[in-house]
Amino acid sequence: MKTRITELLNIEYPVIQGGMAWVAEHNLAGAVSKAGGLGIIAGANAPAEVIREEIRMTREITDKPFGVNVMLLSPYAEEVAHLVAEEKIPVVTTGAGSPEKYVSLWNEANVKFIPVVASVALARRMERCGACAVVAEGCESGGHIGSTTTMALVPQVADAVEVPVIAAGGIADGRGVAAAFMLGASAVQIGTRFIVADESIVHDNYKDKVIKAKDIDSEVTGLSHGHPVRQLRNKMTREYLKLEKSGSTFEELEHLTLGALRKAVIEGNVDDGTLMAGQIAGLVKKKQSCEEIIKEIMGEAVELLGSREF
Ligand code: TUI
Repeated sequence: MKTRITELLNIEYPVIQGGMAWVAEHNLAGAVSKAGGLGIIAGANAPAEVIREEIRMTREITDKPFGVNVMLLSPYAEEVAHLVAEEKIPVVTTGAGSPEKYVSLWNEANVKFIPVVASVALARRMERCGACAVVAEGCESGGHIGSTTTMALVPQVADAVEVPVIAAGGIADGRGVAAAFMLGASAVQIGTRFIVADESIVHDNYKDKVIKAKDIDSEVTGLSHGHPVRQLRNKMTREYLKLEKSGSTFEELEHLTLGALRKAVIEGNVDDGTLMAGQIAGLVKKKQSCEEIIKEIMGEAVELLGSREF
């Protein structure tokens, strides 16, 4: 399927994999790109040297385009931003902030810059400073979120900017892709369904939690200190929300989540770990390869959308 985004990024399918911290490493990113989507390596909170190695290993899996996500709250954001330019990565996405100060660096290195935005205002600002597309991410998503739903955000962003829009949040099958395209998107970003992919290194305990999740099983922590994070409900979220209600400080809360994503992804500790996942987890019912996931989703979408251009 050809869209403005497949043309822009030189990929076969308009499917971008979310830059999920700890989850989106070379095995997943390489498999998604190899299958014709755009795989993304998560910069997360990792130093540039770790990401340099991830880039090298992704290049061993595929010679197709892939991207790196720069998580702007990371203490290493600056060095990862420079690494992306140095390595001439085709695409960089950003999250959890505004990447304005890196834009000239990426433009000079011919790196396509696609910020993830959660508001129309940021989408407009990003277009003005040279973004070649934006990811409009609704609050159904897992991880750090804004406050507007995908259904409301995508058409408003699509009306506000000229650059193509990639929809994210609550999309895990062909119906979601078709709906996103009807709202004005030219591609989708998918996270939760790729957590359970065969190539994903996520511990089976975490994958099983995603597969067993129902529609109402996610919870948003961190609203009180301005960094809301959506994740599956567990012992940790119960404790966190109790502390948050009782007025605990940011430092006390942070102590509870220190290293918690690693605990979930690597150790499979589903009680004390952070099980980031979107509200669409209830729709994710099986483990498949990235190729099967992309082909199944796009087969369904094409059937629904016909041959219209997006
Ligand atoms: O960034 C994400 N998702 C993430 S980052 C992450 S790591 C983390 N863990 C705990 C706390 C915080 C981060 C896990 N998941 N998605 C993209 C995204 N960006 N969602 C929302 C935003 C966003 C929010 C506010 C972007 C910009 C912004 O304000 C910038 C401004 O200057 O207006």
